[in-house]
Amino acid sequence: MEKTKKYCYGFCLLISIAINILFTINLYVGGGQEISHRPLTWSEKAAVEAEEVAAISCSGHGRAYVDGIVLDGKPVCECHVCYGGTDCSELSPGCATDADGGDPIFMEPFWMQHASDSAVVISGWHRMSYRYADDTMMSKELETYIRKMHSVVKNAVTEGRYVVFGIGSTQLLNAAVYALSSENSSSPSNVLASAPFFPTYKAQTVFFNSENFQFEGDTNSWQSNNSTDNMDVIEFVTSPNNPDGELKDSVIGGKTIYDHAYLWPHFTPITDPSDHDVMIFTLSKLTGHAGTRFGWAIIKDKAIYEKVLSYISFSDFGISKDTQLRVLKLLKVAVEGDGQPLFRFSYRKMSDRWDRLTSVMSKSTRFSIQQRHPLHCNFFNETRLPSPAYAWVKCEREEEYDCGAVLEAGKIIGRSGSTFSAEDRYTRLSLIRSQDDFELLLQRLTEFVSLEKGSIETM
Ligand SMILES: Cc1ncc(COP(=O)(O)O)c(C=O)c1O
Ligand SMILES: *[C@@H]1O[C@H](CO)[C@@H](O)[C@H](O)[C@H]1NC(C)=O
Ligand SMILES: *[C@@H]1O[C@H](CO)[C@@H](O)[C@H](O)[C@H]1NC(C)=O
Ligand SMILES: *[C@@H]1O[C@H](CO)[C@@H](O)[C@H](O)[C@H]1NC(C)=O
Ligand SMILES: CC(=O)N[C@H]1CO[C@H](CO)[C@@H](O)[C@@H]1O
Repeated sequence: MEKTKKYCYGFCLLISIAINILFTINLYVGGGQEISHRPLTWSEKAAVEAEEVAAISCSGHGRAYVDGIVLDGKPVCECHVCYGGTDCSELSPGCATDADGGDPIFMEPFWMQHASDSAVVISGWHRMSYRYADDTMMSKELETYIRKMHSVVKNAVTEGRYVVFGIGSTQLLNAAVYALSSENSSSPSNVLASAPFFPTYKAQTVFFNSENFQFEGDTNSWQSNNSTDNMDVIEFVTSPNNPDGELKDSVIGGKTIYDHAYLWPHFTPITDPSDHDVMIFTLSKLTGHAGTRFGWAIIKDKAIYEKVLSYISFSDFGISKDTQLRVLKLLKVAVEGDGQPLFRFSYRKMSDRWDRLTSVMSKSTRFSIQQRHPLHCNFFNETRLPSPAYAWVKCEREEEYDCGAVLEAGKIIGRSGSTFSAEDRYTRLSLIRSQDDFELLLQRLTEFVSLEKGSIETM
């Protein structure tokens, strides 16, 4: 008892001295700004709250948020997959690694490195109106930065084109189908995509159940069974493609919606700027802010543009001004140094992950991944391999027709081929998740591949 008291006394004295030193430093070095002697301003108060939560370390395996669940007056740590405990320090040994989903958390370290440039403070009275001063629902300044982003990266032609914002590109995909669809309900437009394709195209088109459009599946099988002459077709072209990262072009050659979610230097060499009638982009895969829900469409034709605008107007009366403010701030950082800091970070991250993945997979005869071909990248001015967001894994053994199940037995969760209207012999693994998730994925794959040789029991 005595001992602890003594110990505490000495310890407290030490703390007290340290605090005094800190205050003195703050007084003299901090330019005489005695923040502690006057009430905080509203923005300082917001900043203190944000920084306090950001300072919760979660052992580097999770994150606490201002809007997270609160326990004992503090937001709790939200841990990465396979990590647990109140501070996310406990790794569960036999845990299945998650390589499913499209969450682009790989960009998080970049934003932490640019913390002071990218934070936004939103006042209690920020833009309460439905509209901006010019009576529109879209920020002109944000549109300027979107155009600047494209001109810096040279991935799309925006001169003389219209821009529409949406709640993620997800909303714009259907807005574009609507805008391009037949106005004659007795001959609805046929909506197509080339397998393997992003499942939302089908899910949305079926869900909205319109008289003016219907989902007709894969372009190649459709084309072989229908005469496409005089047929009203709307084709989704995903380039680079999700799941396999291929650069794609239209198969049918009619009305097209180019989904360019992944057309950024981290995932693909940037060749000629895309120059199509309807092109859709998303912040989610550019800066990694999927949670912000922001996308945009670049549209050539005025009538199509107006139909997309009216779709957005009918469904949401424009998109959140808070979101637009945040996106503006993020894009200002993204275009700094002509995009070099952002894309050098993101490309290095992706190419490093691909190097490590291919080195493991090259030792396997049981699994293969998609072939990659070098192209000249106009953004980096060098010839390089693509570094797609996903690995499209094929199980090569005849009997292993359900690749997802094979991987799951090895504690790897992917997304099955049939989700993308392909065979289940394929599975998609995400390479854009957190570093923790990637490390675990690589570890599991390495274990799996090492079992292939010199072992009788290969499963
Ligand atoms: C090809 C493709 N398009 C669109 C989206 C939707 O993105 P968001 O709604 O976040 O903009 C995704 C998301 O994974 C995608 O992979
Ligand atoms: C609508 O489509 C039907 C069936 O293809 C066709 O017979 C009809 O002429 C079309 N009507 C108009 C106004 O185009
Ligand atoms: C297309 O038609 C052929 C024969 O006419 C048939 O075997 C095939 O299953 C059809 N394809 C689709 C996608 O329905
Ligand atoms: C691109 O690289 C080549 C060869 O390295 C160089 O000659 C050329 O000037 C570079 N172009 C630009 C636009 O930087
Ligand atoms: C409009 C039309 O004729 N669609 C057909 C095209 O081919 C597919 C596959 O055979 C049929 O299912 C469609 O009905």
